[in-house]
Amino acid sequence: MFEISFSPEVVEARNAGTPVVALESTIITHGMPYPQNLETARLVEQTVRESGAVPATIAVMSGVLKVGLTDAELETLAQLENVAKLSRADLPACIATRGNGATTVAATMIAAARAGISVFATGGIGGVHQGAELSFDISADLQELAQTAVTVVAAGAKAILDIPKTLEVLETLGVPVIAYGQDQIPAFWSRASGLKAPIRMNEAEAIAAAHLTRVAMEVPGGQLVCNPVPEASEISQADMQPVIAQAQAEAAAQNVVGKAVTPFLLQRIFELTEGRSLETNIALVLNNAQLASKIAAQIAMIGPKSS
Ligand code: PSU
Ligand code: MN
Repeated sequence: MFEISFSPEVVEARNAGTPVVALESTIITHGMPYPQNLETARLVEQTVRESGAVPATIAVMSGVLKVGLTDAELETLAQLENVAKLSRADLPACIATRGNGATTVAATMIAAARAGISVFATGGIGGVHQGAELSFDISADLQELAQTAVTVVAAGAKAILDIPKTLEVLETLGVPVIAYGQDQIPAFWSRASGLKAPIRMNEAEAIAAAHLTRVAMEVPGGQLVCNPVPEASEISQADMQPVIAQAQAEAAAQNVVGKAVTPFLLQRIFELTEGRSLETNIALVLNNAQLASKIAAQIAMIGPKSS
């Protein structure tokens, strides 16, 4: 009915006790254009390896839940057309109907937890969309963080979202939001958001200890780590703001709703910035892969002793 298929590399890591970092696949199929999506996916995996962990990119292929993709599978996924975007609501149905699908943050967390993986690196999470008081568009990623014990490393939330409202919902849901190495929540393309983070941590070890403490106390849910984009690659909020406003106006004019909203906005922002947004996106994902690998290594090291 349901089985997890691990890649040979992940099987080996599990046997050897090497730390594993989960990676999502919606960023490949719906977040970036081909061929940059494939190049980035490979670079992220390589960055995880160079940081001492093993990458497990997660996706559903012909109804099989894959935890870790071979390079050939990664290539297939990057070029598949009409691949489904799977969140919590879609994942079991896709498996049951033998479909192909890419996992969002929510679905990747579900798969990672079932595969015994504690840490997951991505670019940005879904959140409360601007105008959500009318559209009710709030990503299932937030609910997932409240119930599934995976630490997610992201670069904060994109300004396509309403960041203050996203933080409020996370607080209501009891999700720890940790800024890494600075006081402010980063805003994806920019290091600054003007918003103070609820928690600041400067060391991967502290983030790992907080994860393990939560698990030991049986407090359900994960953690959101917000890792600022490296300075050399950031784009200022002032530069991004008009681009985002235009993409949002177009989405509204074309009646884009539901799970099409995020992919539509990402694609338009890519076009409107002539690819500059994508360069930043790639840099921050790689940066997140490094931090996630460090956290995974710390969890592997201190995990058994701290229970
Ligand atoms: N934000 C990004 N890049 C992304 C996504 C969000 O900056 O690729 C993707 C992630 O997979 C995330 C999903 O989980 O979009 C959220 O979609 P929705 O808002 O429909 O829940
Ligand atoms: Mn949505």
